[in-house]
Amino acid sequence: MKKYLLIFFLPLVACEPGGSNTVSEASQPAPDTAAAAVVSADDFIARANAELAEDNAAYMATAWVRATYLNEDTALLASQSAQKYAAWHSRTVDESLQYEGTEMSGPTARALKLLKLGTSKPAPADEAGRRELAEITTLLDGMYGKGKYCPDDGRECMSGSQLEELISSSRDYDENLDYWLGWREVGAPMRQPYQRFVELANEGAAELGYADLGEMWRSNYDMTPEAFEAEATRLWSQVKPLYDELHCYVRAKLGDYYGEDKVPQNGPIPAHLLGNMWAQSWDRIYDIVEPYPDAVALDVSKTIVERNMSPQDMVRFAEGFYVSMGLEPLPDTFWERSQFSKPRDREVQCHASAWGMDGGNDLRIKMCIKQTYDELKVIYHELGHNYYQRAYKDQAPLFRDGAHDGFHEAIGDTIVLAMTPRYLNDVGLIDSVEPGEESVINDQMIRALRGIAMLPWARLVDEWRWGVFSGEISPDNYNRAWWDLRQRYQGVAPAVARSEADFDPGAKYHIPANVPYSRYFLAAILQYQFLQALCDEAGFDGPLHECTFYGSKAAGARLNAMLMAGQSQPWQDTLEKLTGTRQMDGAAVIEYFQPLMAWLKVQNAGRQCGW
Ligand code: X8Z
Ligand code: ZN
Repeated sequence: MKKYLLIFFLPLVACEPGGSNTVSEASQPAPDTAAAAVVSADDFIARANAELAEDNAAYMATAWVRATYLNEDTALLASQSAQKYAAWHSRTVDESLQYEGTEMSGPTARALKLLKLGTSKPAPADEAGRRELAEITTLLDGMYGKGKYCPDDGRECMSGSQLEELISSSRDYDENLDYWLGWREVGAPMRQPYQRFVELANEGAAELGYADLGEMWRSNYDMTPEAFEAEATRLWSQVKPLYDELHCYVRAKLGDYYGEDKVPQNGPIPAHLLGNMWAQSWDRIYDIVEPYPDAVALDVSKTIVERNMSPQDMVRFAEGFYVSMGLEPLPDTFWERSQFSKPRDREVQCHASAWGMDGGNDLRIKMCIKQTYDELKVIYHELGHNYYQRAYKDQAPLFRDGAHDGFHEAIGDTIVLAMTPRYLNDVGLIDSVEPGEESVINDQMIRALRGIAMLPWARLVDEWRWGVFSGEISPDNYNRAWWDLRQRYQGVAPAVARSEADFDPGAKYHIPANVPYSRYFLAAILQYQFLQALCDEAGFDGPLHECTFYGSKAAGARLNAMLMAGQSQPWQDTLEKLTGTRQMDGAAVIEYFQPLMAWLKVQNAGRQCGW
C-alpha cells in the first residue's frame, strides 16, 4: 500500500477484492521436495498477493482517516494498523525464506525480493518492538502535521503550511528568519523519538539480513547497494556544474537585494532567503533573480488569483493535460473524496500526497492547495502518481508500484516540463507568448530555480539518513552532520548558530514521516530523459526546452505503456522500452538547460563562485 509522497507506511500496494480461494489453497503445508518447491513458491506468492489485496482497503482507509483527522483516536488506529501490517510482513518474509535457493519462475523470484523490501520501516519481529516502532512513527508523523510556531509576542500561532507561504512571499530578512527559526521549533522535540526509531528500524532491517536500514533502502534499485551509491555520485557529478553556476548567480542577486553584509559573496547563502523553508526549490524568489524583467513574465499565480480559481479549478487544469494525451479523466470519486483544501476545524497532514486506495480505481489527492503557480505544479506532480497507480492496477499487488520510486516521482514532473509557455497560452493561463531569447532565459531560470536547486538537496537528505542508519553519524552529531551536508552540497548555511539542542532534519516532512528521499534526486534527472522520449514520440523537432507533448495521443500511449508495467520488471527494462537506454543519465538535463548554462556563464564571468 503506498501513498505517494507517500508515506507508505504499509508498503505493499493495494488491492483488488477477492483472492480468498488462493489463500486457502496456499495455506496447505509446503511439500519439501525441490521439485514441488517450484510450484509452492508460486503458490506462496499468490497467497501473499491475495492477502495484500484482502487487507489493503482497510490499511488505506485507516491511513487516510489518520492523515485527514490528526487526533488521539486516529493515532491509536494508525498504530494498530501499522502493527498489523508489520506482523504480516515479518511472518510472510520469514516463511518466504524456505524458497531461497530453490528453482522458481522469474516473476516469482522478483515478487519474493519485493516482498522483503516491502516496507520503508521494517519492524523487529518481537511484538513489543513492533508496537514501539508503530507508536513512534505515528507520533513523529503527527508531530509534524500538527506542528505550529507560537511566537511569544502575542502573534497567533502559525501552522507549517502558513509558514511555508509566509517565508515564500516575504522579502524581509528578519521576518523570514523568524519564520525559519519558528518552524524549526517543531523539529527539536523529535530528536529523542527519532533516535529510538533509528534503533528499532535498524533492528528490523538486520532481521531481514541488511546491515542497516540505509542498506535496505539502497537495495531497492535492481542493483547492489554499492552500485546504487556509485550511480547517485555519478549522476550528481554530471549536473553539479549547472548547480554551481546557478548558485553563483543567485547569491550575487541576493547580495544586491539584501546587501553583501547579509549575503557574503564568498560563502554559503543564508538558508532562509531562498523562498522556501528548506531552500530546496527557489522559484518563489524569481522576482529577485529574474534575468529580463522587461520580457513578458509568466505570471501564472496572478491569473490564478485574479480569476479566484478554486482548488478544484486548478486540479481540472492538471487533469486536462493528462486527458489531452488520451488518458482517462479522473473518476467521480476522486472529486468527491480528495482533500483539496485545509479544513478549518481540525488538524490534518498538509504535505501533498496522492493515494491509490483500492489498487487503482479510488484515486485521491490530499493537499492544502493555495492559489499559486508552484502549487499548480505540485498538483500536476500528484496527478502523475494517480495516473501511475491507475495504470498498474491490473498488476499483481506486489508489482503495483513504480519501476523504481524515482519513476513514480518523475511522471508528474515530466508533465510540468511540458507546461511550456505555448501550452500555458493554449489553455488560457497566460495571455500571450513572447518569442525570443529573453523569454527563453526567463523561462529556463524559473525552471532551474525549481528543478536544479532541488538536486543537491535531494541528494543530501538520504546521505544524512544513510549515515544515521549506519551509525557513522551519531545522535550527538545529528544536527552538525546535517548542516555539514547542507553546506557541502547546497552551499547554504543557517544565519544563526544551531546546536545539538536542535533537530533541524525533523522540520522536513520526509524525516518524521520516514519517506526515503533519493527518489526525488532520481526523478529530478529522469524527467528530462522521459521528456526527450515523449517529445520524440510526439514528433517534435526542435530544442528540447521548447517541446511540449500536450495533446499528443502517441506520447500518451507510450507513457501509459510504461506506467502499466508497474514494478513487474527491472527498471532498466522499463527505461529501455521508453528511452532506448538502460541508464539514468544527466546528459538530458544539460541539453535542456544549454541556453541558461551559456547565459549564466556570461553573467558569472569575473565573479568568485563557490563557497
Ligand atoms: O514530497 C513531495 C511531493 C509529494 S511526493 C509533494 N516532493 C518533495 C518535497 O516536497 O520535498 C516533491 C518535490 C520534493
Ligand atoms: Zn511525489
